[in-house]
Amino acid sequence: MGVVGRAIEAGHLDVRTVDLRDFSKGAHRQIDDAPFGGGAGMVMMIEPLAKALGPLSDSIRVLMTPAGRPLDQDMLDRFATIDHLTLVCGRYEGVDERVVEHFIEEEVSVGDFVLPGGEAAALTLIEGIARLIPGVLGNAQSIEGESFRESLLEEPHYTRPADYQGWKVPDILLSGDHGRIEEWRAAQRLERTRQRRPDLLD
Ligand code: JDK
Repeated sequence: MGVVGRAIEAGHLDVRTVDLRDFSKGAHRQIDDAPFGGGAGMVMMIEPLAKALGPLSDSIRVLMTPAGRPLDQDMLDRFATIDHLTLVCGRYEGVDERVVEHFIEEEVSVGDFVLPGGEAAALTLIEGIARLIPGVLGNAQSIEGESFRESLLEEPHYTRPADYQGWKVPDILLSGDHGRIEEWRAAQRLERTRQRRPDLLD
């Protein structure tokens, strides 16, 4: 089982879903409409969202959107301390802006790419939060000393066999010289970060 399932089973986390169509009216249960001012695509209507979100003013209501603040580890740390989060997952082109003005505390983006809706972004947030809840991760997978906390990428990892059909693990890791092994790992972290994420070194 994954971290979310374990967190739920242990009583550390509760995840509930709400179908916005249950807050719409009419046989068609419409939740989207054409944008004022014209243009392509549809916009999520304020009425179902207001009915669903209005009563949840005791929670922090987070809208998933490509126009939100970029998610990072510090934001997850903060969310992990909040008792009740409501994650709002739009579809279509997004939600009527009056929803944001009146019913949303934070707007969050999980990256500079466009998903078809907010659900996968919300799951990213839930998974990122679940592993931070005290007691959810075992000691073996402890969150101490993670790469993003020291702002460098991780070194490459290897396990047995030391030779898989001629593909060998770097000799240094089999040397037993822990001083030189840690030196090698530190150099790998720096080099990978320089190559892949130079922005992290600035
Ligand atoms: C929630 C609907 C799809 C949204 C407009 C955006 C620039 C204009 C399609 N990090 C991240 N990526 N994607 C999301 C996300 C997408 C969502 C919803 C979250 C609700 N969509 C959508 C906006 C547009 N388009 C890019 C040009 C198109 C979160």
